[in-house]
Amino acid sequence: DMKFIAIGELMLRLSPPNYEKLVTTHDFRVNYGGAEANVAVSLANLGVDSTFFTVLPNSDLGKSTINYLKSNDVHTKHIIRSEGRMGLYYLEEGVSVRPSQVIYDRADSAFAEYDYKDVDFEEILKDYDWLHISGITPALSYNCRKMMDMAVKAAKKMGLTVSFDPNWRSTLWSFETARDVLSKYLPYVDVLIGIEPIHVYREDGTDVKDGLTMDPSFKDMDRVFKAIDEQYHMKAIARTVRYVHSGSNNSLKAFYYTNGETYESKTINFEIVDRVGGGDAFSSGLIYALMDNMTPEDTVNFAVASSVMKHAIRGDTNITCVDHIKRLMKNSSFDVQR
Ligand code: KDG
Repeated sequence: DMKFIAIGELMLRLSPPNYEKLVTTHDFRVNYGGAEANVAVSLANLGVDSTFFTVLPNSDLGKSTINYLKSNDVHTKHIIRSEGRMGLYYLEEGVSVRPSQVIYDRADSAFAEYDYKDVDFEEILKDYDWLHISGITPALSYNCRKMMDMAVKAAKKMGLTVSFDPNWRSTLWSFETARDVLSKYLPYVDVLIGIEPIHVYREDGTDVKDGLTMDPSFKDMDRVFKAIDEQYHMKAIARTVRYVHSGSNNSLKAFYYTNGETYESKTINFEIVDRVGGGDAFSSGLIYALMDNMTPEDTVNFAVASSVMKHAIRGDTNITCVDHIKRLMKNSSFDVQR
């Protein structure tokens, strides 16, 4: 059985209940978030041997966060406890005409501030088969950027499969800086999950290069994937496409590339309860499918079903099981759109 590890920042997530606004609420719901941790927790729920590496404060908040991971069967033995604060984010959940709002309060967290120079990543990673990282970590601090460099190099040396979600956050850094920094990791990446801002597109649809348009047709995706693969030799590349029809009425599909072929998933229509972590659930689904050696068609459909399932669950993580995802994946109400 494959052993999985993810590296990243874990944050507290505070959200007003019942669609209240931040400026008027008197209560907060407490969850935990952090893109890479979401993947680790979701995979553990699918039965994968999953470990999370991070730095948490030497406080009860740090302790409660470890309890959260443990209660989800995520191994915590490599977590460093240190001085400093816990990262935090506020989520005001949108409804109807009012969009959701995320406010970060994470600057100078224990994770961002830690000096990782004495961490022996080869020693840690040698026991694992798969490393997952995201582009959020190098956006946080110089120390985190150095740490990512160390981690990906060690992972390659120790023969791990490396999956990477660029996860561009416009509130953390500019598109151009993100593209410059994140593209440097690509030579170490085996499985690329999401392509903004790596190459070609901006989320708003403007072309970055190569004259491609944002309407992501199968043909365009195929070209983009092939261009990336030619340069970096990936085991797999995937991205989702979400359409918002009206209000909480959405549909999701994905494109998946492996061995020179692009596969398009079925499209699933669904209603959103909580969309935060939907991308991470796509990652965990994809990683699970790859570990399980599913066919390319099943891989992309399992990943999409995993993401869709998460949108029906409150909180950042996909607390579900393989059977439920497979049931959704096989559901005959899928539309095949082309
Ligand atoms: O993907 C979900 C994340 O956005 C959320 O957990 C918070 O990690 C987070 C971030 O930095 O945006």
